[in-house]
Amino acid sequence: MSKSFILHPQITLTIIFYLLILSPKPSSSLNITALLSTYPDLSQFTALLSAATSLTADLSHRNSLSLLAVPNSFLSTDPNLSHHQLSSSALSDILRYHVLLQFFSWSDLHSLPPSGKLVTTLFQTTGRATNNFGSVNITHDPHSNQVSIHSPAPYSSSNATLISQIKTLPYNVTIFTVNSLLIPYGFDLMASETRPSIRLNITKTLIDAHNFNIISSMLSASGVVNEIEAGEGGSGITLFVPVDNAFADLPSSVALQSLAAAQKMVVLKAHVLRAYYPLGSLQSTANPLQPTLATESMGAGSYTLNISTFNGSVAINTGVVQGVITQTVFDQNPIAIFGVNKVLLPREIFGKNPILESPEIVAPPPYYDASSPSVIGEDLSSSVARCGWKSDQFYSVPEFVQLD
Ligand SMILES: *[C@@H]1O[C@H](CO)[C@@H](O)[C@H](O)[C@H]1NC(C)=O
Ligand SMILES: *[C@@H]1O[C@H](CO)[C@@H](O)[C@H](O)[C@H]1NC(C)=O
Ligand SMILES: *[C@@H]1O[C@H](CO)[C@@H](O)[C@H](O)[C@H]1NC(C)=O
Ligand SMILES: *[C@@H]1O[C@H](CO)[C@@H](O)[C@H](O)[C@H]1NC(C)=O
Ligand SMILES: *[C@@H]1O[C@H](CO)[C@@H](O)[C@H](O)[C@H]1NC(C)=O
Ligand SMILES: *[C@@H]1O[C@H](CO)[C@@H](O)[C@H](O)[C@H]1NC(C)=O
Ligand SMILES: *[C@@H]1O[C@H](CO)[C@@H](O)[C@H](O)[C@H]1NC(C)=O
Ligand SMILES: CC(=O)N[C@H]1CO[C@H](CO)[C@@H](O)[C@@H]1O
Repeated sequence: MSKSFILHPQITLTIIFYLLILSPKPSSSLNITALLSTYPDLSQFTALLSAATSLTADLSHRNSLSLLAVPNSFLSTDPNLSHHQLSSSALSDILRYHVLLQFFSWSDLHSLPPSGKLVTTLFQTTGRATNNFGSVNITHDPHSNQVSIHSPAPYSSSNATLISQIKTLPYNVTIFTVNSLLIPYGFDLMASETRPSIRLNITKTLIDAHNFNIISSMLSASGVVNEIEAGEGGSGITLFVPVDNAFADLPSSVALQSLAAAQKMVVLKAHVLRAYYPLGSLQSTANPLQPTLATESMGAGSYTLNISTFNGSVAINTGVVQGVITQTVFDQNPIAIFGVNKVLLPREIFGKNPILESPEIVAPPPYYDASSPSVIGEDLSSSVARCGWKSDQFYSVPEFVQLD
């Protein structure tokens, strides 16, 4: 036993404590091929899946999924499979498009509105999808009671209809059958085996995902994005990104605009965990209280996030705000990016008795009238302005205006 262990038991305990809370708890692994193997009608789909070893390895770490399996009768006649000599990597990506990163039951799908719900698939997380074409739009027609799955791309003809639910393990996985293989829009069926390795551009990923333009601008304007991208080489990064509406929904009493640039950086860093946690690890986390990047600069115990599971959803509590993960934007070891429905305001800044240790916090004059009428219907730029991120020292080019 080393001397330092004996001499500094408190330090050692602290290190062990951090190791415990930082290492994702190994979740009991999910063997999708084993689950599928009991259904002879799905034997071809299962065979394709088990040949895609990197995909099945990825699936075994996850436990909040819905799988759209294609029965033999539809798979054997599929023109896209029979007319092309698909490379195994192209086939794996097509199969990834059939893995929804959200748990659904039969009745969940039948409660969806006719206007549909956009659901991220495992394909989107590879970074190889164009725009958000790694998602599917799932719609339910109340008249025919039919559930349809199609690409969010307006001109895509690839679509499938739900046939049945063959197995569900709430809230880990449901296996549904559908009547057609889905092809992501813009997918290159002739793609070669070799692909360049991914160096994630977080700003671009957030812009492509739509709905995250404000946080994307803030992260790049503040330089926090560089710090995150630099950190990804280590233990990884988990980033919680508030949807654009979350900023519009902030009460006017939340004076984000009066914070100094350094303080705004702390708020952004309080949205980032210095470890890669896929959704399944967040759902099964043994130690809910997680330090953030802000904890590192502001001191142990401060700027933590309390992560809990509520009814199959992951809730994130700062002590003053509770947000819920609404979607997976990107997930590929070592980077996970999750959309959340709230700005995760740190208790240390926005709580009843905020810790205002920085002398810089003296509020600059507001850049506009914060008491302006209503934010409903405001465009993004005015929502940003209202949040005060458009300060001279902090913000120059409004990149977020480039919506397509
Ligand atoms: C779901 O996953 C969790 C954690 O991985 C596991 O403990 C639980 O037994 C699983 N539930 C079912 C029904 O398989
Ligand atoms: C999953 O199950 C299949 C079939 O039962 C088996 O061949 C495979 O080795 C299992 N994979 C893992 C990772 O346990
Ligand atoms: C999903 O499909 C429905 C029905 O075609 C459409 O009204 C809706 O706009 C689509 N949603 C998205 C996000 O593509
Ligand atoms: C669904 O796919 C079928 C054939 O694959 C096609 O004929 C049909 O037009 C598609 N429907 C839509 C709404 O794209
Ligand atoms: C990342 O993407 C953004 C938006 O597309 C672009 O402006 C920026 O130059 C990219 N950064 C790098 C390092 O390529
Ligand atoms: C974290 O949140 C859970 C669920 O809301 C709660 O039971 C628990 O006490 C919280 N833990 C801490 C340390 O605040
Ligand atoms: C849990 O979620 C389901 C479907 O999302 C919903 O119907 C149910 O009311 C929720 N239960 C609670 C206790 O919130
Ligand atoms: C990329 C490609 O060839 N997609 C085809 C897949 O099959 C459908 C018909 O089911 C065709 O419409 C697509 O063009």
